[in-house]
Amino acid sequence: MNELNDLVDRAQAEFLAVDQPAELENAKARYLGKSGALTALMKDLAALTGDARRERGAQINLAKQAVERALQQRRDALAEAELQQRLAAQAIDVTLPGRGQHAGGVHPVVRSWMRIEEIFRSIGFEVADGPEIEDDWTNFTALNSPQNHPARSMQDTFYVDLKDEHGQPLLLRTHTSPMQVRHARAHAARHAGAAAMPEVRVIAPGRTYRVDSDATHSPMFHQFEGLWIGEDVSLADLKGVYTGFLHAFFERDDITLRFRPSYFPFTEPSAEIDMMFDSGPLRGRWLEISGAGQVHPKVVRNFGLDPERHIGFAFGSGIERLTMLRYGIGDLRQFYAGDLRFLEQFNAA
Ligand code: 2U9
Repeated sequence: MNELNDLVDRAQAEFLAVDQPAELENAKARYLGKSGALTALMKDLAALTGDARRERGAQINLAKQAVERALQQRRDALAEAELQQRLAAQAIDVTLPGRGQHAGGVHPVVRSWMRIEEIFRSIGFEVADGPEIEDDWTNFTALNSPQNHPARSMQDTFYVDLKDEHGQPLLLRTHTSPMQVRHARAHAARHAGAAAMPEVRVIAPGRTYRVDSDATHSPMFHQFEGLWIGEDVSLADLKGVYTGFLHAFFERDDITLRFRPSYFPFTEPSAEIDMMFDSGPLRGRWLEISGAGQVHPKVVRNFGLDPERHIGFAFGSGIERLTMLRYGIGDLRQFYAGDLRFLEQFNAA
């Protein structure tokens, strides 16, 4: 009897010691399997007869039932533990606040871009568009920077592993000027042979690329350029247009401009435009805001126009720079960091 009680105790202890269902089934086999301890005791009954056999058989059966109960209890406990574990892993904390749905906003650079288009459309300029991947001729040569011209090194860029029809690699445009070249050429071709050509009056805003990266330069930045070509367009017109633009963009009239001589391959003469706020925190400081000049005769010829007859000006400004001045932003890299705390300031509800 004691020996059977011990066996039941041992089985129970072994069942409790395992924590994996497969191990539990191995433990079961040691007692109830074909060569298990209880099965062996049953076989031993063959050696007994009569009442002794009946009595022993009943005792073994009781022990077997006890082992089976212990086994079933352990199976249930392990299944329950596994279920709890699975539920905990999949738990959803219904007390957490929802993520909600946020409306997207307009990036401050794009906000300036939209304002610039609106201001120039209001004074009769068209808005050109064009590819960010350009060919060498349209980005450089048409703008009077032929192959091996030193001016090209001022605008190092990223090259694409594809070639144009002249075997030159395609590149990411270094300025928005190629859009103006395409626009002006199409305009000149459309009016070729006509007694008088309507003026080219266009701005070209967009992304541009240079091999440059620090607090004031980014490998990708936004520019907008303006071009006005006619028969009697002068640098005085440039001054009027650009002054009017700055007043509209900054929504104030107390701005002074100055033109400093400079050099660009595509304009001659060329100038840097500086501006100064006459009041406020930046009062009295000259700020570089744009480059400009009279369009070089070779560039006019590349439009398919006669530079003896057609003349005009061009300018180019960085949209990030204008945006930084408008909002008082100190570091260009904030535009591209994707930090919502910064961006949301420009989209107040
Ligand atoms: C054509 C002919 C001439 C556009 C010009 C500049 C001067 C200039 C820079 C200012 C800051 C670019 O963003 S920036 O780095 N641009 O200084 N751009 S004149 O001249 C043109 C454009 C198109 C057909």
